[in-house]
Amino acid sequence: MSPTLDIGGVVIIGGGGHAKVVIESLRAAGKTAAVIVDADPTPREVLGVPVVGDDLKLPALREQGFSELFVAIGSNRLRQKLGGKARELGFTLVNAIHPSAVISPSARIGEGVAVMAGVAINADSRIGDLAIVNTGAVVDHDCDLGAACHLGPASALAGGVTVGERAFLGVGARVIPGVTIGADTVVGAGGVVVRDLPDAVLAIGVPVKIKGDRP
Ligand code: JB2
Repeated sequence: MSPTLDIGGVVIIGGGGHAKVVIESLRAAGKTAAVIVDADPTPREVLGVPVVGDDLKLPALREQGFSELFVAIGSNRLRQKLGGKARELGFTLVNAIHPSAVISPSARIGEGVAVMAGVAINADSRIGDLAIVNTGAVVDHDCDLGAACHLGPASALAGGVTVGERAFLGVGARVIPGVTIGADTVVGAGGVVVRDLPDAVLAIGVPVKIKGDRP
């Protein structure tokens, strides 16, 4: 491997669309994305960051001295699984928080979390490990976001909303105060959630109706 690689930089898992936004958020926050491992190990660059192999390369990177890692994979289940593997290898999961995000000092942010540009996270909210709070999303006060969930771009949670592990809210989804969304549930783009949703369902519409199990 090139001796010029910065072992103080962050190892990125995944080299697709989500990785691009993560890399630029890290850079905006003054961090360096050093190398990428991707399921497709073909040597190439993503926004100037070299793809150096697939996940089998991770132990060697750790041995070389890399210690910080970010899982930049949109799939909630895969991101959670790969985050666990990276921790087992001794990596620390860093956060990618764009400096334009406004985060309450009383909010608690886990590890391996992406908070994209233009996000607002208000008082006493909690963001679980490996969650994605995507571009322009709003999390009002006292919300509780489970591990590896994903709030899509421009989605909005009113106060006291609970989002289960690996749940996904599509672009522009909205949730009224105090609602609980179950683990692994998907809310379609633009959906408006006005009642609790159970685990692992697909809910779409305004207001949302359950259309079956999560696809
Ligand atoms: O097990 C894996 C693995 N599986 C897929 N390990 C590693 N290291 N990489 C893996 N990949 C790689 O993730 C694929 O080879 C591909 O390069 C990348 C996924 O790229 P894609 O652009 O398809 O999806 P994404 O996860 O980066 O972004 C999705 O989620 C975002 C939140 C898209 O839906 C985006 O539009 C969305 N903004």
